[in-house]
Amino acid sequence: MNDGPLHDIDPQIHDVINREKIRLNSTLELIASENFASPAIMEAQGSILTNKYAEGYPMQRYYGGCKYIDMAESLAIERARDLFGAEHVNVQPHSGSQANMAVYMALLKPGDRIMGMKLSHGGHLTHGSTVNFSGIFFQNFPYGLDEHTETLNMDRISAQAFEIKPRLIIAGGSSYPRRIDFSLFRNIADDCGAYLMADIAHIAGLVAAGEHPSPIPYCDIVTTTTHKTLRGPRGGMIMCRREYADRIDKAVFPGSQGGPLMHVIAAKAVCFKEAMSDDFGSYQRQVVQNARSLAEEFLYLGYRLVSGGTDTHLFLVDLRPKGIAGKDAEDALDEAGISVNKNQIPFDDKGANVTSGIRIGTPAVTTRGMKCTEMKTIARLVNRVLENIGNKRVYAEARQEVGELCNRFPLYVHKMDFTN
Ligand code: DSN
Repeated sequence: MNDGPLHDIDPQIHDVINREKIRLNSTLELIASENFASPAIMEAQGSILTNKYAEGYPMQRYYGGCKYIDMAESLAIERARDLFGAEHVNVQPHSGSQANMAVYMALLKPGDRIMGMKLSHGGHLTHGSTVNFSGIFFQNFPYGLDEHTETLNMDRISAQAFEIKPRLIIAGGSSYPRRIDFSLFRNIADDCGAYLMADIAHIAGLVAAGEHPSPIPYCDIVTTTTHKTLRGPRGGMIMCRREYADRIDKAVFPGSQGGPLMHVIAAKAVCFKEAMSDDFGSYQRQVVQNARSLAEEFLYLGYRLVSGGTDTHLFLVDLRPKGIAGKDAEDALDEAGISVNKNQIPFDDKGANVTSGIRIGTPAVTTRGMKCTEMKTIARLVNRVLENIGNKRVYAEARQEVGELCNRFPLYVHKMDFTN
């Protein structure tokens, strides 16, 4: 084996990583689902644990040599259980989508009825979209948002659930800016005899730190990713009541996955340890405060926000009053070194490739140490670009200011070169 450094073995990939590192350092990351994992998490994720096959679960593997691997997975499970107060945890899902797939395999039969939030109103592909396995194998009866408040209308959801009698109700989404009352979803699920699953991929960090009410007391199953507000390695996880433990574990392996990614599971364990610290609690509070400050500044600058604001780490800007499409805003901001994603707003008349809005989130810039003062600067930079769509000189000026702001909040200063 050639055990030389990456820059000798594969200069092209080494160069790609370095370029991405420079991009991360010199741009403002406002994509609500992105964050920066700590060097310790990346050290575990980049470790020799990638080599091990460990199909099965701790102490019940289909391969020998799993003594140390078992320690890593057991630590991850114990820490996640403590962090969220869950009765049972499966840390093997490779992603949030795989976690959701395993839950549906555990609880449903093909053709069963499910009810999740409409993708175009803030839901997720795996909550029943027709282009996803969840909408192909199951009958989807999505619920939307109230057209006046642009928030969940629990009375309507209740009436719909009573009529449809779904087998599973899914609470949670990927671009819903407001708090979700999981206890009301529990009442609805009980009334119509459905299982209740919460997908907290976006808000898991907030939940862990007590900045959003926890779904654990109310839901049969809770799924999440580990890399968004939770700030861990890219991956998924399922938490459930003890009574579903066996079905969930079997649905993950052998039901829908083979060998677990043990290097990622070890990194998840590190993430959960970090998430138990006081620093993590302060971080999550700042994420929410920053989102609120940024949203207020957008309102002050004359923008319309879906539902009027945010209770979480993200919000949606309706660009229709400004006459700009989400795609054009995303492209222009990209040129100015500001990353956002175009996003449909509720009742959007534009498709998902164009959209009438952009989604903005604060987890990544907060990890860099930015606070409310910087949020005001960011809102003004975004506004300057959006008020001057097509003006390359303005993009360049904004790019320069973005670079200066980023230089004041450097990323990964203690260990810049992860490629060696
Ligand atoms: N793609 C993720 C997001 O950006 O919200 C959801 O899977």
